[in-house]
Amino acid sequence: MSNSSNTLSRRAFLQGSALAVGATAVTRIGAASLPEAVTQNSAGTQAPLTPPNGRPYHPVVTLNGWSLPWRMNNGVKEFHLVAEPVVREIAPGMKANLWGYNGQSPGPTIEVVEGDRVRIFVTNKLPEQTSVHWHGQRLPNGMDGVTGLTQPGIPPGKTFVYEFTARRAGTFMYHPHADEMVQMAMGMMGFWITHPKDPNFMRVDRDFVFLLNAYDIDPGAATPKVNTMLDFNLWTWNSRVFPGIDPLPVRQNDRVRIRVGNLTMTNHPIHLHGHEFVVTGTDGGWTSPASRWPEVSTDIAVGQMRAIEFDATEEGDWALHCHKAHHTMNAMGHNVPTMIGVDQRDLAKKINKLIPDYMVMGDKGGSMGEMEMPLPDNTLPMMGGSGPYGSLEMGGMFSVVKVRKNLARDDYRDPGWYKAPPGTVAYEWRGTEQPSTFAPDKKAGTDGNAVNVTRRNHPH
Ligand SMILES: [Cu+2]
Repeated sequence: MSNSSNTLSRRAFLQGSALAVGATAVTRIGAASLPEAVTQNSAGTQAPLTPPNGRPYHPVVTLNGWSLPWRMNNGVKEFHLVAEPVVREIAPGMKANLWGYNGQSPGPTIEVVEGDRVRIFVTNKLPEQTSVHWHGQRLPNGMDGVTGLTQPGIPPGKTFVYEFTARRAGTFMYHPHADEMVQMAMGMMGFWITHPKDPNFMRVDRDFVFLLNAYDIDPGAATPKVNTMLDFNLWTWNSRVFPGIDPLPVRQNDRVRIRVGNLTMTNHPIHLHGHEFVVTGTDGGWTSPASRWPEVSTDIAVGQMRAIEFDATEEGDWALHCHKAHHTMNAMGHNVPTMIGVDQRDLAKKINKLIPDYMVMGDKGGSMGEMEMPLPDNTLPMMGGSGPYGSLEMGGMFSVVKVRKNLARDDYRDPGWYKAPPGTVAYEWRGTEQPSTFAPDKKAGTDGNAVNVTRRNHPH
């Protein structure tokens, strides 16, 4: 961020002829020098951006992301977004050629305060035209970013300026409204938070944000297939899959908000373990307290934003994931037939002589997380995460809310795996096996009395 250009343009403004000073003149001075386009190289979760100027607010934490710094120019917050090809690490071991903003996909989170005047410079470094739609905002029609309807597209190499007042506090997204199917399939999107003017309004201790997105990248490839309509194979949060998605570290008894926006082409029932939450925010703003009910899963439809809140009372490592089982899996194997009950070891051996990479789903039900199989380069195992007790058999849209005592207020580092107190972990039963008792067989019992059938014990 450069304060000198800010000072310079202000001086020029003050020295100008009084006659020339009008709203237009101010805007032109503001646009005369582009704010620095800050770029992020890391896919790691960055520390919250404490506002250096302007109205105070409590910043959010973007999972595997960051917030964009601004410069203040005559009371206007100026941001610079650069639409460009980026290389995004989806998880350690896999990188994707995506399109995004300022070095990453998704783009940086933009944080402003209700009532702020905001000016966003958008430079197009893509090979085709683009635009930015500020999803959910109240703004002048010409700032809505719909190519052909409210503005011409931003041609490659050009910079357009969007300017409006952030009128409503809440959770928003931004994405192109130009060649949408391609540009969103390539990862062009970002989060926008308008904080309430009163920083104590609905104050929480931790405020996490992430976008639901999805890609179709063939095993061994790095560039998404942009014509896929529904059959995506990488289900991501902020263009990351588990185990590449960072955990959400939380201090015990913190009030926690998690804001989720869905820019995939299907709905995602987001499920939290160990706590009940309420939906405190929707697309249209904050929900009234009387309208809230407790739940442990909430479905987030295409194009929607949700803010959920809960008190993190329970210590531990609590799974947070999409409840569609195939959304917690990575690429590979979506078309593998069910082989439960089929012993195919001899068959697989014979096929492997002909096709070395041939893989079969296990006859015990899969356990693909632990299957050792040759993978093409730049390809993640289907369910790759491992935890303190072995394979998690999860990939995709999965992370862990790590509730800990004695975590510092602003500490977002991974505290490691939870060490459960002795005697509180599910354990193997080692007693003497009893005969099983079955329910009465209706055909056998004509008098209505229960008929006990004793199952033969397994020979040990
Ligand atoms: Cu899902």
